[in-house]
Amino acid sequence: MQVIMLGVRGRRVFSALGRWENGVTAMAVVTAAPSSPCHISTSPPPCHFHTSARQSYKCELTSKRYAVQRGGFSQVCEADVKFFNDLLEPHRIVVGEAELAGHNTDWLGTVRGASSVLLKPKTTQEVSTILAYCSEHNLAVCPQGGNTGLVGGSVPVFDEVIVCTSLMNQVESVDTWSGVVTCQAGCVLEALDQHVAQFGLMIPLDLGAKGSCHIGGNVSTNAGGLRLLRYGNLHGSILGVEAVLASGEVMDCISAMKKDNTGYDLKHLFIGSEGTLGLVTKVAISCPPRPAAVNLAFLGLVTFEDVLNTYKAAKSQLGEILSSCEFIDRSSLECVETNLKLKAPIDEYPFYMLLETSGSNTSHDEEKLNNFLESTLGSGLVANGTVATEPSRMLSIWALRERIAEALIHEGYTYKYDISLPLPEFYKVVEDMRQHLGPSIIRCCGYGHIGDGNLHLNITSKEFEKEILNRIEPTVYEWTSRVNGSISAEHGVGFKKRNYIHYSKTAGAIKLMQQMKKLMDPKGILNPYKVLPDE
Ligand code: FAD
Ligand code: 2HG
Ligand code: ZN
Repeated sequence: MQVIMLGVRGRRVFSALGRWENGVTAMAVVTAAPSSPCHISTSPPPCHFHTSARQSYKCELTSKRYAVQRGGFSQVCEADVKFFNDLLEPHRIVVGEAELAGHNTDWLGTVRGASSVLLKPKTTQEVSTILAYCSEHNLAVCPQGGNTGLVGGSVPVFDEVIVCTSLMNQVESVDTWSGVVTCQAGCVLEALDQHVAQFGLMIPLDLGAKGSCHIGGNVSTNAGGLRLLRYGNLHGSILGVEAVLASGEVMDCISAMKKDNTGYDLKHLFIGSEGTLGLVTKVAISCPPRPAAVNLAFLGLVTFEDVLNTYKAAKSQLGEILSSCEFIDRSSLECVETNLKLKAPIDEYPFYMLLETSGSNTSHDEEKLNNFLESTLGSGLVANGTVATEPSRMLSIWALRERIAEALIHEGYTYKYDISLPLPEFYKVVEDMRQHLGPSIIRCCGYGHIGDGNLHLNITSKEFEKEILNRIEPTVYEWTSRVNGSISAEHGVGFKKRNYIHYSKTAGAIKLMQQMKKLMDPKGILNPYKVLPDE
C-alpha cells in the first residue's frame, strides 16, 4: 500500500452568515490496496474552526428562553480542566466565553448554551478516556461535529462539556473493490466526497451544509439530503460504526462487510440517535460509483397538482437515472433572490422543481431527459424549464435550492419545521399555516425533498416571539400527525422537538427508547435534554 500525503483543502464556508471563516481540513489519501487495514496519519490537521462574534451569538440563553431544568450533573471545576490539560495539548482545549461562542450557539442562532470547555480529541482512545472521566465525575457531555444541526442538538443546553470531532479527520482506508471508505467521524462531508472521487466513488449523501458538517454528525442525525431518493438513507449506506459509550467503553461495530447478520445490528443504534447513546468515532461507508453524466433541469410550474404529476412522470420516464427531485415554492425562491441576490434562470412561477439525472452514459441520459421535457412542456404540465449540463451552471442552479436556509436567516428568526407528509397533503400545510398566522409573520414558505415526501416548512419573523411560536406549535405537529406524517423527517429531534416526539411515536416506542438510553447511558451524561421528552 502506498500512502500519499495530501495538502489541505479549502472548506466551503458560510461567509454570507459570517459564521465560519476559511477553514481547512487535512486529509490523507490511500492509493488503495483492497481492504487496506492500516491507519494513515496526516500532517498536523490545522483545525481552523474560527468563529467571529456575531449578534446572533448573543441570542438568549436556551435555559432562559425555554422551560428546561438542569440535570443533577457536576460543574466543571479546576481539577477537571487539569485532567483535560494533562490529556490534550493546549490547542486542543478551548476555554473562554468569546472563544466558545460559536460552539455554544447553533448555526441558526436560535439556541445558546453556556459550556466553559470544549475538547478536541484526535483518537478513539482519547474520546474513551474523556467519556470515562466525565462518567466517573458526573459531567454532562455534548458531542459536536460541524455544528450545522437545525434542531438544537449540537450545542449544550447548560454547561455540558463539548467534545468536538474537528481533529478526527483521517481517512483510514478506501477499498476500491467494494467501494467502502473507512474514516474518522470528523471528516468534513465535502472533503470526504472529494477524496473518494479520486477512486471514481462518491459519498451517497449530499446536503447544503456539506462544506462544514462532519460525517459523524451526518451519521448521528441520519441526515437525508438531496439524493436520498436515489441512494436511500444512511441506515443502508453505513456498513460499520465505531462509537464510544458514556462509560468510555469502545463499541466496535466497524465491520465493512455488506452482509453481516450475526445477531442484533447494533450500529443502527448510533445512526440517528443524535449523540445520546454514544459518540461516533469511526464509520465505514458503502460508496456508489461516481456518475459520469449529470444533468440538471430547473422547471417552473403553475399549480401544485402539476408538481405532483411532474414528479410521477419523472419517476416513470427517467426511472433509474433520476437522482434528485426537489421542490421550491415562489416565496422560498423570492427569499433567495431578495436576500442573497441570486438570480433564477426562468421567470416567476408559483412553484419550481429541480430534477437531476445521474448515469453512466451522457447521450443516453440527455435523450431521456429531453424526451421527458418535450412531453411535459408539450402537454402544458410544465410551464417553463431550462437544462444545465456544465458544472458551473449546475452549481448556480443548485445554489437557488441549497441556500434557502441561509437566505431565511437574513429576515431575523426562523421557525423551522422538517416534516414528512403524504404527497397529496404536501403543500396544504404551508397554505394552512400561512392563513393561520396571518400578518404576524414575515414569511411562511415551503420547499424540500418532494421525491421523499419531505417538506421544509419555514416561517420567519423579525425576531424571536414566544407568541408566534405558541401559535405554530403544537398546531403544526397536530396537523402532521393527523395525516400520519412525521414531525422530523431528516433533521432529528434534538432539543427543540423532544417534547413533541409523541406526535410521531407511540407511548410504547418512547418507553423502549428511554429504557435503551438508561441501559447504554445510566447516568444520562450523553447529550442530556435531547431527543427524549422531559421526564
Ligand atoms: P452537528 O450539528 O455538530 O450535530 C448534530 C447532532 O449530532 C447533535 O445532536 C450532536 O450532538 C450529534 N453529533 C455530532 N457529531 C457526533 C458524533 N461524532 N457522535 C455522536 N453524536 C454526534 N440535514 C439533512 O438531513 N438534510 C439536508 O438536506 C440538510 N441540509 C442542511 C443545509 C444547511 C445549510 C444546514 C445549515 C443544515 C442542513 N442540514 C441538513 C442539517 C445538518 O447539516 C445535518 O443534521 C448534519 O448531519 C449535521 O452534521 P454536523 O456535523 O454539523 O453535526
Ligand atoms: C435543506 O434541505 C435542509 O435545505 C434545510 O434540510 C431545510 O432550512 C430548512 O428547513
Ligand atoms: Zn433537507
